[in-house]
Amino acid sequence: MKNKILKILKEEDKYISGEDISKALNVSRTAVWKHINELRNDGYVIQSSSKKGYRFLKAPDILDKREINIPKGQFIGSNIRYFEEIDSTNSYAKKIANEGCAHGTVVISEVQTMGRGRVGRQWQSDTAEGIWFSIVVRPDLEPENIQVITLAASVAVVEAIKETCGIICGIKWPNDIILNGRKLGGILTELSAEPGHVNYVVVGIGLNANQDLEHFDYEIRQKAISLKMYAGKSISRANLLGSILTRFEKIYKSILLGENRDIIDKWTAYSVTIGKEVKVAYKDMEYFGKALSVASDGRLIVECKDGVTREISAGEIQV
Ligand code: BT5
Repeated sequence: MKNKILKILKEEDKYISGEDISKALNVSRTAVWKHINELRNDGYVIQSSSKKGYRFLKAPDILDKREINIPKGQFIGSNIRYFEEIDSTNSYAKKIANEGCAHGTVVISEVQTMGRGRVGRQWQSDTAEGIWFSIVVRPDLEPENIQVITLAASVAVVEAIKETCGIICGIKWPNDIILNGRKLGGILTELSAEPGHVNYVVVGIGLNANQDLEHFDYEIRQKAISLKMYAGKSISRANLLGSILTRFEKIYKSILLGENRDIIDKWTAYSVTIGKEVKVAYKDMEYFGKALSVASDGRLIVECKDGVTREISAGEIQV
């Protein structure tokens, strides 16, 4: 009922009387008043006037599904699990994926207590100023072709930031979202597969949105950035998240149609890696060379100084 009232208030965009709401929903005026107070406790700003009724003014800065705009019929985000705090959205997403959750389920948390990066690294996400979420998909693809999903997610993120904030970011292979030479976000893709068959893929995305520099731990202060630090003002996390989910669905569908080339071309256009001299570190090996391109399966092709051209599937890049 609370959410139905919220919907009416948002759609009306001007004062609507308690009586009109109670008629529309077939509940008492006292019930309407009670639910409006609950919405206020949730952080919604709703004006009231004894003569005119109620008027919606402002939503709280939360990533609750009521605030994320998902077009009708879109499967990514049609099922959202929202938490105020969780250890890691990726860990939870893997758990529910193992239990059979729907394709396209999205797990969102305002705060993570044990956010994870790749190879056991930590991801600082202890504040509700960022966007921390995971998408569960069950693609009909060969396990070795999954890397293109990470590239697709980075393209969706960069395009959504451009659309909702007017800010142009770059992508550093394989998973860093870069702004002004600093790390704005990262993607952690985790896979459950058997030979020749993918059970599910969890695409975990972390983006710094409204943090100030002091929010970041001392160790990453020199290399991290948020959209607010760059733009000088806060951004709407809910709008950005909605746009990422919508764009990701579109790109995801094109992967299933085998249109990887399109995604790779877009990715290359945003890349800060291709065409640059790079150092590739993987396990205890290091290669130096020029990053030439990305293959259709997402591997980075590097023309190394020893004359060998290598296809790199994992590792760290320094540009
Ligand atoms: C990543 O790892 O960049 C992937 C990060 C994915 C985080 C999301 S949040 C939602 C979902 N749930 C999770 O538990 N994880 C995913 P990697 O490339 O390994 O980068 C990790 C490194 O980035 C750390 O070692 C730090 O140096 C740096 N770092 C940590 N937190 C950061 C932050 N908030 N902003 C910028 N850099 C950060």
